[in-house]
Amino acid sequence: MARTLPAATGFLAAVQHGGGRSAEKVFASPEAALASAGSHAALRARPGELTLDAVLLHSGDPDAAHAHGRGHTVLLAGELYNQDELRTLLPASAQPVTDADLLLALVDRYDVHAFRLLNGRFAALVAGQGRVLLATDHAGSVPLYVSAAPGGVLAATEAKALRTAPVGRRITAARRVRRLPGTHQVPAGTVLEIGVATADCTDHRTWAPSPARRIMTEQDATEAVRQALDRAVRARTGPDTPLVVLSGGIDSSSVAALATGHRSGPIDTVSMGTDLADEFPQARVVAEHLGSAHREVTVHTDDLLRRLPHAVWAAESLDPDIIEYLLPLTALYLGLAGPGRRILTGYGADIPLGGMHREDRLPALDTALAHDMATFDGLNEMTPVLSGIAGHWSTHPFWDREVLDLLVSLESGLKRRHGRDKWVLRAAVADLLPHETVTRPKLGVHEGSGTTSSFSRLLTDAGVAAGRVHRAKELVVQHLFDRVVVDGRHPDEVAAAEVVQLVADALEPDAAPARR
Ligand code: AMP
Ligand code: PCX
Ligand code: MG
Repeated sequence: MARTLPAATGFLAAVQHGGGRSAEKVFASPEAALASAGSHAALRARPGELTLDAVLLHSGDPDAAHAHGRGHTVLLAGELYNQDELRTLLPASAQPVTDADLLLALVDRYDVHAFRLLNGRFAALVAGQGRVLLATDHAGSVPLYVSAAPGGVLAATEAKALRTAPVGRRITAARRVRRLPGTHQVPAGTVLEIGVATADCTDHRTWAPSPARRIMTEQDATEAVRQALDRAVRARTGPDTPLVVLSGGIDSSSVAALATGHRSGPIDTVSMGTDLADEFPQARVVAEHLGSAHREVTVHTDDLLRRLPHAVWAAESLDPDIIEYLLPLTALYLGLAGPGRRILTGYGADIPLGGMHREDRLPALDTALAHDMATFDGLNEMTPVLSGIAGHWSTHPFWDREVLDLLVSLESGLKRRHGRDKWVLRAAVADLLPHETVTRPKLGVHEGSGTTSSFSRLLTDAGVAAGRVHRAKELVVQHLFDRVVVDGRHPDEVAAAEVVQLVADALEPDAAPARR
């Protein structure tokens, strides 16, 4: 039976010289170490002189997530989207079946440079020849963390799994994680090559956003966008009915329309709203047009704000704006009961298309775009753990490597055109959606759900001055991070209201400065 979710969605792993210790001994409690839900399978392998102990987070077929041979062991959390293309690089007589097998064969042929070839959503570990390779996809969309000391390298797809690790050496090529000394995050589009004996690290960059812009006619650009996005959606659609999280905006509606085109029956769609705000009417227009099986989920604002610790726990992000985008989505995913679903989202389209940018001038649009493409790394806004805490797998067609490369590189006059934002996308899917959807101005999920205003209100009600609300949000997120990541507490046991009061009291003009 074809599988809906990737073979593995996360892992923790220890690579050591010689005998090694079981992963259960290396990680205080593997069962509690990952926020993402799923079954755990322990694995031991001996690539050459090394011992690899790992726990794979899986949904039924963990053996499809690891591969062994030619002195290497490969672990893969996530999936590839250009397997057909990659297979053409290998002899017809030795065609790998799983993504992990495919990666093993490519590493044998290209070594670290194999990762330059991949279009996927993954974190990977390769052990062998006395070293460990730790690799992220081009977008770093599956976060990967490492702690390395001479003799042993620990890696995990969630930072909290490394909170009890012995303090590792400084890795200058990687970002340190707040209050977890020696733990680093592997950058987006990067392979870290770490010698196990010495913990010496070399970084190899496998992707970077284009700084150049392409000039295309309207027609060529819209056709290219349509084709690339259609392929990206098809590659992500999977064997079962996909579920699209639908706001009724152009991004998620495009994904829903293209996914519908790849299925014989209706797709599933779901919209989230709160007692304060929703986009239900706009999403319904799209659902009716596409004939999807559509649901509306209303989350009360108090319950939404109570999920703040869960959003930080899942995303391990310290950026308050990002947490504000992810909070309503966290609440939505937690409200989706039942077996693990493959979820498609329109998230991320606004970054290469400058959709968050609400003015007409092209220089400002290009500046915003260059800034967003230079700063996304480490925000973890596309982490699969967000839906993984509810047992689901999310995927983002707009951040498909081919789609992203194309969208980033289009000259900005194709993005802002004829008085519209994201013009090239709107034109590319105009025949698939109602006119009112195609022309609907952008509304962010944080606005459409009332999250920004309800989070602000929570702080001002606690006594934070209006001018300090953003700073207060930043401090709340830091405090939450310290509890659910650094201290390893479960978010059900962390009260957002208490943290808010703590921050509000600390920000009072006469109070001692807030602890940082
Ligand atoms: P945004 O770009 O702010 O519209 O949000 C990013 C993505 O999150 C969208 O493309 C949708 O896939 C999803 N999303 C946003 N708002 C909602 C909502 N109210 N209900 C369901 N999904 C949503
Ligand atoms: N989005 C954006 C992404 C948010 C900005 N992220 C960044 N600059 N790294 C999108 O969907 O593209 C919203 C709500 O809009 C989230
Ligand atoms: Mg969007």
